Amino acid sequence: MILSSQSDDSRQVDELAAGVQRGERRALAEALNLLDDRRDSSRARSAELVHLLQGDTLAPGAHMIGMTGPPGVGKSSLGACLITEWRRRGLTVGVLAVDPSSPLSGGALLGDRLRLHSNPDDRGVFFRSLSSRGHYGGLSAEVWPMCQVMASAFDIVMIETVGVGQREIDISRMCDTTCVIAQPGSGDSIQSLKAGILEVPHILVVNKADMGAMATRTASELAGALTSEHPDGAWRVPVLSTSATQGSGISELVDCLEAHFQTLLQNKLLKHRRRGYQAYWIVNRLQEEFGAHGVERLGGEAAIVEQIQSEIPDLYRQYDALRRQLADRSPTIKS
Ligand SMILES: Nc1nc2c(ncn2[C@@H]2O[C@H](COP(=O)(O)OP(=O)(O)OP(=O)(O)O)[C@@H](O)[C@H]2O)c(=O)[nH]1
Ligand SMILES: [Mg+2]
Repeated sequence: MILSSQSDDSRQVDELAAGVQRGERRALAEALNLLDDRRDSSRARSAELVHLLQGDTLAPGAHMIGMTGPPGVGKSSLGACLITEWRRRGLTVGVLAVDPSSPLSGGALLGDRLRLHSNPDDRGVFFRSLSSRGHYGGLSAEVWPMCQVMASAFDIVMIETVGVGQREIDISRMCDTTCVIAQPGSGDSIQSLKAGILEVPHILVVNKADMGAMATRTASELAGALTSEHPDGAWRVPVLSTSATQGSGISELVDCLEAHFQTLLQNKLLKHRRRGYQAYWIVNRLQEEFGAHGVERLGGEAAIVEQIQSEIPDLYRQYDALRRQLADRSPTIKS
């Protein structure tokens, strides 16, 4: 009996994965809920699902794009404009809106605002909100696996999050292209560029270009503060201007996002970087669960990353194998 229920389970996961790949909304919602479910009984199914969707290469076709910036800069408005342009170009879009866990909004505000700007009947766009669940400063662990699911279903996966501290860095270690949006007249982005904190963006956008001279000045100050190349290499960070309310600069931004993706593909950087991000996710989770001490006991961050990158990618199974290694060394840890 146990055998037959196991095979039922894996058949269901097969079907779920196939439904996700066909972009079926019910399958997508179910798959994302499964990843959100931390019960032990769901873990094995999550592992199987991500295994099926990522395959051996961890290179689904989608372009994963991170949009970040200070509160109120226009991320949602600009995101809605981008969606309209992508749809006009025949591309499908999955959106993951990661909200700060605000006790007031219950963490659903950001995604809802974006949704408000979009056509609810369009089957080529899919939204999911996720609260960051008290991971102060950082993105919650579910974001990466959820992106993998979305990447199997859509041409573009856009993650929107308020850029504060660690979260900006986390998003840049998940997305192929990180886009930081700056506010006209605000020195924040320029300060962080100068301090070397803002080495993350591949594209800098000054939104609210309709504010005129102030926006133009901010754009040229940002351009002046940039080092010429992104530390990834092979890419000069451009500063673009947009106005979400007037719809200006949107098509240029979409072109620029695509140009960055093509640069990654041409330089064969995409797969390697995604493997690096997956390793970063695994190390981060181990760190969360077992602390720096646990990571050290496995040989330290660099050694774990190297080991993971040399293996065939298999997100949860690689993570579980490392967890088990720690549990074997310390019988008090539940494997
Ligand atoms: N003038 C002008 N206002 C804009 C533009 N884009 C957005 N806004 C306004 O800025 C305010 C915030 O816009 P949102 O799109 O909600 O900004 P956000 O960055 O998503 O905000 P949070 O999710 O709260 O961090 C709204 O009142 C928008 O109407 C723009 O291009 N020009
Ligand atoms: Mg928003």
